[in-house]
Amino acid sequence: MAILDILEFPDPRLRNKADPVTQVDERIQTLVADMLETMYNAPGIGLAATQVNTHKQVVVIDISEDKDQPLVLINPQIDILPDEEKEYEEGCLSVPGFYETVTRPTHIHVNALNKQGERFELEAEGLLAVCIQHEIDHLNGRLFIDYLSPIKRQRIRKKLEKQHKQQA
Ligand code: QAP
Ligand code: CO
Repeated sequence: MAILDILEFPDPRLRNKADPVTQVDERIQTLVADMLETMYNAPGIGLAATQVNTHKQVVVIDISEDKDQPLVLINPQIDILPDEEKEYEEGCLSVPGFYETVTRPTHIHVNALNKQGERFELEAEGLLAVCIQHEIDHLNGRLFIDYLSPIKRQRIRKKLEKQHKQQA
């Protein structure tokens, strides 16, 4: 297992669109194990392969208190149940140090492959639904800060660019 480097905004590679996984083989299982280790180490509650510069449709999530309930979504398909929307304070390992309110649909239905490559379905609401939508956005090259005003996004960009220069 390995802890992977996480890309940070405004890295243009975060805008890549992930390709579907054609076969859930040993390489994908290693990626999943490394992503889980990277997420738990951060610590975070969700990570998309895009964030570790692998442009395949793989997401890991664990919103449990004890960090013992990993959820793996491969090739996730999402259906929005458009009855209700809710605000949530979101953050992102690729936008460290920034938390902002985003409005998203409350209820979703997800169809995905697990890490054994078996198809399963899931209905989600609350934090899990927010997290799944946030991570699937990553696979489509979208970040939670894209839902903010251009002025807010620009301010975050400048602050992170400055930090990256100081680290270099
Ligand atoms: C996505 O995000 C999410 O800024 C997962 O300094 C977050 O795990 C969905 C993190 C909130 C719904 C609600 C962020 C860690 C972790 C930071 C994360 C940071 C350190 C973010
Ligand atoms: Co994120």
